[in-house]
Amino acid sequence: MFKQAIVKTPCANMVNGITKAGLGQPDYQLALQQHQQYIEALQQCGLEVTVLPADEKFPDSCFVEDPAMITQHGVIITHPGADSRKGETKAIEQALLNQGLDIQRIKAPGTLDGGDVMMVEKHFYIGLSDRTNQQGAKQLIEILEQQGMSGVAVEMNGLLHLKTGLSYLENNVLLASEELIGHPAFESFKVLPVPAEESYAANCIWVNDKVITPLGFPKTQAMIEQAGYQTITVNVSEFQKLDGGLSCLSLRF
Ligand code: CIR
Repeated sequence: MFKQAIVKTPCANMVNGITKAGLGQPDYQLALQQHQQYIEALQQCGLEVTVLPADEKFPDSCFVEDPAMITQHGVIITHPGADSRKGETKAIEQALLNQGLDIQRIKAPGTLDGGDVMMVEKHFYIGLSDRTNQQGAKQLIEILEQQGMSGVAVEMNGLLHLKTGLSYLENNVLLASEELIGHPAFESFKVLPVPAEESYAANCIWVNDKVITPLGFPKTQAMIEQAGYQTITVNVSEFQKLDGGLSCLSLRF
């Protein structure tokens, strides 16, 4: 069960965030409204939400999942793969210092984005992507093993992050987009296959027995509900324009 979440208010400069989506620039005012609805959805799932202030120096800084990870044993500050995002770690580390958790760091030449890391109990799948390299994955696995957990690096193709195409919904259930269906690393899971035309909806979040899903992907939502989950839907269209999804917008612990 999760008790808390950390989010960060989008900055006006988010319109200059990194994107390959080709969906145009986000509407900042709408993004702020959607972000507020996202916070309310987390609260509906019983989480206490800490909201960090916007930081105009970092256009992508609302995607707090990438510069840090929180496990049951502590915090790991990552070393984000995109140059414009490397400086995001400072503010997130500062915010997490107050939690009194052990803090470890991924260091150069290792790079790692939290969006590439999927937690399944005490085991972590680490996607190798343009953002996360072998060295970053190796360092993370070493940290996890020192703390009695484990990790494995997973080869993948064409996705921004591992969790762009995968969401763990607990109970051994994995929501997966086309690119990752049938991937040998995930054979032991019960896979819910996301239809190709709804691939964005492969990024959902399980929060305390509810699943938060993005608005506008009815087939995926129905499939998740048929699998027995109650869903809460949030419109995150303005974050989709920056290749960001539901998981990227918070750290849950
Ligand atoms: C980026 O390209 O880094 C941002 N525009 C989107 C980050 C999305 N984060 C995630 O999937 N964990």
